[in-house]
Amino acid sequence: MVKHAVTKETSRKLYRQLYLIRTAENAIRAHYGENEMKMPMHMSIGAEAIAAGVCHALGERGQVFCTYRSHATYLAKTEETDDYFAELYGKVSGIARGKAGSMHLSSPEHGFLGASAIVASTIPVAVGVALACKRKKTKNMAAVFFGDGAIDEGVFWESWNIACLMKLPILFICEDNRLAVHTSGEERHGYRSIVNVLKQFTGNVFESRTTDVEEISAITKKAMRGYAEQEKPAFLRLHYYRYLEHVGVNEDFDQGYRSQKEFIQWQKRDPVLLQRKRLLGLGITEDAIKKEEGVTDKQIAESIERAKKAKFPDQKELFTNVFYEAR
Ligand SMILES: Cc1ncc(C[n+]2csc(CCOP(=O)(O)OP(=O)(O)O)c2C)c(N)n1
Ligand SMILES: [Mg+2]
Repeated sequence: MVKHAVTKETSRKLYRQLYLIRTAENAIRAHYGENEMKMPMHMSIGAEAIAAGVCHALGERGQVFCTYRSHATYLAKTEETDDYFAELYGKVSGIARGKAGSMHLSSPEHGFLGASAIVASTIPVAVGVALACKRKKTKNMAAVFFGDGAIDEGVFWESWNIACLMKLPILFICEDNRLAVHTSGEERHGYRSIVNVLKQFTGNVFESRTTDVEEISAITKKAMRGYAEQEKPAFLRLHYYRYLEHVGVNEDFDQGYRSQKEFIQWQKRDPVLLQRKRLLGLGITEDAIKKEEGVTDKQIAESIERAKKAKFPDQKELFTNVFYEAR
């Protein structure tokens, strides 16, 4: 664990976010079997520090895009769970009136501009937002989260190229769990190191295997400084371990494509427990931590209760806000 120049209150805030994400994910796991959340779930457990660390560094200036695996980033950006759970339950009080579900979360008012189930599809859109930020001189910064599988799409390369060429304010956040579904990077790539390949472009490239949220925040700030001082966009390869199956709420160590040994090694550096340890080291008592955890537990339980009781959308909702009619 490294020491960073953040206040105790920031360390606490970051822990609150990590705990919120983990607890909300565990709540989905606990309730999914009831068959009321009728949609595929791509869970974020294991990746919490990336979402919380990057979003913290970006702050309100961050204009974020994600993939179908975006629960953690949505919660880091919004910290709200009422509209979130209502959406997962398909209710009219959800963030998109129950029409988007787990894979298409968004909250533009919080700077979470959108997520998509199509691998790599939000990357060029984020580049467009970065171009708008630059043209309008807003000082905002786009950040696009994507999996290592997205690098296998041509549009990733076009997007990184144009971002470097046009010196756009954007961070490419590669959440690298080394798997695209069950296929490892070694089986997919005709090059040895993505980092070395991307370094041939003019943007900055960073890589880390840390699970420490404050370290991830520090790396992100460094990447942001690279833009502020030299107009260099950045690619951040942030490794993590996906604790659960590709899609669904269960573990899958019996599938034979990865070993539980690896999981146990990563679990020793679990991002949530690591930050909890930091708080204890800062002199925050176990009781004080438990009290704050209790507040989050209550928030989530109440949100789920409300979501269950909420109404389903009317059938006519099927035809509203679905297509944009050009005028
Ligand atoms: C364009 C496109 N091709 C294929 C798929 C099917 N697909 C869904 S998830 C996935 C793997 C993506 O892996 P990665 O980007 O590493 O994300 P992870 O699931 O590991 O977070 C694929 C190929 C898709 N959704 N979109
Ligand atoms: Mg992956």
